[in-house]
Amino acid sequence: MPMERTFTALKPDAVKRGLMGKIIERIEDKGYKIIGMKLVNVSLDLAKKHYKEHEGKDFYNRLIEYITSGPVLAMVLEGENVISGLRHIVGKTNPDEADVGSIRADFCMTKEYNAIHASDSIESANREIALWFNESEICDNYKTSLEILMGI
Ligand code: 3AN
Repeated sequence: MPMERTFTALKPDAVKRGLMGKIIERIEDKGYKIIGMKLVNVSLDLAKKHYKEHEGKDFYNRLIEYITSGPVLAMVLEGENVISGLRHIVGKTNPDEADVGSIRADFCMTKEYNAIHASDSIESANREIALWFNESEICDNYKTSLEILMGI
């Protein structure tokens, strides 16, 4: 399985509800390595760039308004197959359809306030990491205990 990087962000509802610790715990428990992390007050420009694929959709304005309404915890993660693996842990967009045990099923009620974003492909991950983080903000100069155990 390929070693990958992905972008994830805990949205304003997760930050304001005090869910950051619980969600980060799931990410760390899985074994994914956090190599970038910062709280961001998202500018209109960044919000529009991040959600450019949704421009024109009926929920677009509310989406932009929401993501700029409070701090977002932006992260870069590294791990084997982390892009699809994290999407699995996150669950489907609509929390009613998300698997029990996923973040969205366990913590969310609506698809508008669904706590977390996770890149959906290698292309999106590369684009979003570059959009949200500078090279100097990536801390990949350490090994997790799992990496040491696996000899990687
Ligand atoms: P996901 O975050 O599951 O990859 P996307 O990329 O399709 O979902 O949508 C981005 C965000 O837009 C979602 N996380 C959600 O907050 C919002 N969204 C998506 N579809 C809808 C919808 N039908 N109504 C309201 N908000 C939506």
